[in-house]
Amino acid sequence: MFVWQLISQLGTKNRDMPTTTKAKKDSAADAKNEEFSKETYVYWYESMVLMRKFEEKAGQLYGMQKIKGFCHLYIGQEACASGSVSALRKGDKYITAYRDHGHPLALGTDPKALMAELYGKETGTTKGKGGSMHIFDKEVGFVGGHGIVGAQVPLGAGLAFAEKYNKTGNVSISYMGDGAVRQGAFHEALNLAMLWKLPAIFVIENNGYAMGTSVQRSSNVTELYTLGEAYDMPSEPVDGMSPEAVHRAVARAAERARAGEGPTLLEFRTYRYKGHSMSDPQKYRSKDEVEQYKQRDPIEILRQTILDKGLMTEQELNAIDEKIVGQVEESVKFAEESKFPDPSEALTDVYVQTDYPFVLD
Ligand SMILES: Cc1ncc(C[n+]2csc(CCOP(=O)(O)OP(=O)(O)O)c2C)c(N)n1
Repeated sequence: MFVWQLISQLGTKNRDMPTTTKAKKDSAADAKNEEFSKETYVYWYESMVLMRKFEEKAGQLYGMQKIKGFCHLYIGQEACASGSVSALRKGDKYITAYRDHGHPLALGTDPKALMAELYGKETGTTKGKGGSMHIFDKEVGFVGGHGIVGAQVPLGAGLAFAEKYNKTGNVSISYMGDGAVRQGAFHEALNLAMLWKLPAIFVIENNGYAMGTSVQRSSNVTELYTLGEAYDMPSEPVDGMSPEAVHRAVARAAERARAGEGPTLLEFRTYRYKGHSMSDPQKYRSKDEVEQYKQRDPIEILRQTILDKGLMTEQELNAIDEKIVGQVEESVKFAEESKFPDPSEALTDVYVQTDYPFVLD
């Protein structure tokens, strides 16, 4: 079964979730008896178009060998990041795998610094030392960018542990692909997060494939959210192509987490339009399948919703598109003009803790 067929079944299988909890208070919208305000729709549109245009450009630049190493694009999955960010608050922590350009852009990371990082320049988010798979931005609460499949999941549980220990009221949200749920790290993290009632949200961004292997080929259980049941963790499937649906689910999970009720597992059903990375010939799926998903493109649907609701005109939306194209061009110019790090930088920022108590010699 394709992911789009699974999405059409959404709403029939939710369990253990309070269905009456309203999404994050959106007072401007409340005044008009709408669930989401114009500001929220504009934020979703701007951030999702920024992700899309930024990554289309990054793909071109990779082809021109301006960007080297690995590069995994998030195109098609944009609603997952934007719908989460609108539902959470400043102070909450975000962590994901190597498909990591979208989340920081949704959080407000400067596209110039992000592009410079892809170029390996010293003005990048991690001074050009991390590259595409290791974006970090502490200012916005983005804790990476991790290359080892599943490794970020226990780190996300640890982030939630720290927030609970420090009594901040913040939550952590950890994203992973469908392939990552086969890792032991995922199961250890879910078990401990549930045992300790950590303020954690675990998100499977199920885009149908782990590299070239479909969920159906690799797993007996294809309803991935049900894996949470092994730990009695409230779990639900979510339409990952809809920022509204993502926002509602994340808001419910955050409310539970902040109330001390512990973690939630969400399965965002989404799709990536591009290959796994830039060097993927995509022989494992048909062009037809990709085209079917493009028919329900999250940005196109959002644009139509905004028009239908009369929140903005075609001209206003086009003006946003143009502004963003300009921003992306500016980010490329900035990256081009920035310097590569000095070779001596290879020896700085290496993790060292001289007073580490367990090293005895
Ligand atoms: C522990 C580990 N095993 C294998 C790899 C190689 N690898 C990189 S990405 C990937 C597929 C992961 O797919 P998924 O979790 O579904 O995420 P997606 O790429 O779809 O976002 C694999 C096997 C790795 N990076 N780490």
